[in-house]
Amino acid sequence: MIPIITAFAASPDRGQGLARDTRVRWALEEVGQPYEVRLLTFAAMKEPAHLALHPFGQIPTYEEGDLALFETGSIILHIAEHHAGLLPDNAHGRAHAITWMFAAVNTVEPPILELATAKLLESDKPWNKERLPLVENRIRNRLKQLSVRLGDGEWLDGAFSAGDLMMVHVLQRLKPSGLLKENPNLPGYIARAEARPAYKRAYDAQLAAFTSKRASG
Ligand code: GTB
Repeated sequence: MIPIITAFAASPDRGQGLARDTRVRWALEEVGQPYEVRLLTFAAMKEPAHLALHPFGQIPTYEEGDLALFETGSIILHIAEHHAGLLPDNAHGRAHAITWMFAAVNTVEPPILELATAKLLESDKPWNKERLPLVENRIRNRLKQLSVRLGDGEWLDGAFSAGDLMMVHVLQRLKPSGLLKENPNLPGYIARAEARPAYKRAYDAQLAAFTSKRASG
């Protein structure tokens, strides 16, 4: 059964990999599972047909037969549990990889999203200048802790896993901020992940959607 995912017909980054369908494409490429993509306009994402799949009217979603999922954490865990390649074979290793998935979206990503909000949506607020350094310092703190744990390791816990996939995609959003390079092992970690053939295929596929101009809804 070929899964179908949804993605932006028009992403603010013009298909540079930041929208979250990249994570799902990347996971599917890592495990060698072909997939189809339904591109949605912003208006279509808020219509009943899509809201039935995603209560918050967002992308990505994942449909596989009569199973419909939203939330990248859930989708990637589903993919990783049903295919070899993204979770270790042993029970403790799997639990650790899943822990890193949660750490990525629940501990590292929130302050990064706060920074994006502060820069994109709150730049005209009188308190923005004072708030930005506070948010940046929260991120700095998390990056330092992550950097210490990664040390000189290639990946977070043994072989590349769904935990690394999720963490790298979360960190990529910080590239323009300059914060990553304060911990020199983090840019290298991201570069290693981006050099994976599966990542390159996912990135190219998302970009191609923007050059071919297909859209539904
Ligand atoms: N927690 C959810 C998940 O992980 O699946 C979050 C899903 C989400 O935020 N989806 C965004 C969305 O649908 C797209 S990815 N937004 C529309 C809406 O809420 O109405 C966020 C995103 C989009 C674009 C860029 N970019 O271009 O730089 C970066 C990140």
